[in-house]
Amino acid sequence: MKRIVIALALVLCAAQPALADKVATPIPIGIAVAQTSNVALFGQEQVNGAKLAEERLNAAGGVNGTKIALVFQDTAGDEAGAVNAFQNLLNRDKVVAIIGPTLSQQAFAANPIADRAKTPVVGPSNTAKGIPEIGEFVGRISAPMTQVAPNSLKQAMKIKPDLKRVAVLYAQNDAFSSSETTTFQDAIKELGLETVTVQKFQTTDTDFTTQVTAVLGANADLVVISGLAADSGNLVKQLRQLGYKGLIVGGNGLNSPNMFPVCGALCNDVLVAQAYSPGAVDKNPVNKDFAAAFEAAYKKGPAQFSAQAYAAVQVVVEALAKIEKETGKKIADFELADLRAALNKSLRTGTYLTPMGEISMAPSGEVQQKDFYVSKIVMNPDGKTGAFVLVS
Ligand code: LEU
Repeated sequence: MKRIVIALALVLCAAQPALADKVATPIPIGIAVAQTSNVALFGQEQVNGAKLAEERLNAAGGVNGTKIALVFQDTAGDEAGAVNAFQNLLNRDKVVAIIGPTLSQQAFAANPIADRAKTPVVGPSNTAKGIPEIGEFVGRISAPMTQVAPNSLKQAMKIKPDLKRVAVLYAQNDAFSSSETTTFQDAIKELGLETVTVQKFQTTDTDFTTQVTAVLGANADLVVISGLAADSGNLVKQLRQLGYKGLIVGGNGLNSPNMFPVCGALCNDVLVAQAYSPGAVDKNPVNKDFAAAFEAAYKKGPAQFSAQAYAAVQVVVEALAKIEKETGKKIADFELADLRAALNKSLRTGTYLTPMGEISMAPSGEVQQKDFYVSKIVMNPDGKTGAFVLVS
């Protein structure tokens, strides 16, 4: 028994970074996003954005001449996958920070592990309430839905000024969707609209007959959806197929061109509030530059989740460069634990000019961002591809 306990203790010790661990070069930055599962509809866009950032930032000299190396760990779509990815990145790959995970649902499970390991987490897409509150080492560069979502309702009211009756639908098994729907429901009240029905579904659902029947029965003239990509895409499709003719507002989970093949031509006109728009390049040279580089690399325009993943890598690299500037010491000369702590502080100082415009991170870890957009989906005649066309 005693021997087992000792063996176990040794294994546990080996899993923790030894105190004397130095930061490796190239500087390892963890990317824990969904590369498989349904959530990969978002994760693939994040991988594209992150890889482009790595390539471009290294070409520009990395961190004052020292290159970075992104270490990808697939989280898949659930909490267990995210926990596993985080553990590998922290203990095996000894990353200086983790960018991820894709879903807030995963962040609530995995981020506490990084927080206990005193390693900064930069959320590139978590928009639920309560993410920075997870811990001192948890921050995000994705604006919370409390700031973004109400804009799309205001736009719907502009399009249809006599709008009144709103049906609200949300995925009850997803933390972000359940959080976002409360933001929508509060805004609906504040804007003087009336919620005529609230319908729940699961992110794994494919048949939405019950919910659509309720929407039609309630005579809604606006439907507001909080879900992920595949479920929401099918829901939009079935709403239209069963005869719903009113406006549709989609939340953050509908902010992906990877949803287009799911609802096809029936995605047309869905309104989505966004924290990034490739249409907004005129005021922001960084966005202009990024959008052109993205287009050249991937033969398509960047989606919000690509831009945010790019920005997350950029922010980490700039925060690392700031540490060198302030201490006069190269990153590779730091002990890993010291660097992780310094990076957490550095991330929270100063501003970053990203494709989303100027952003900063408050001491709490919450992002501060100025510009938001509302776009509507316009599908191409092929019924598979389309675009988010900026409306405000
Ligand atoms: N914003 C979502 C969340 O916080 C993720 C996004 C990829 C739809 O879970």
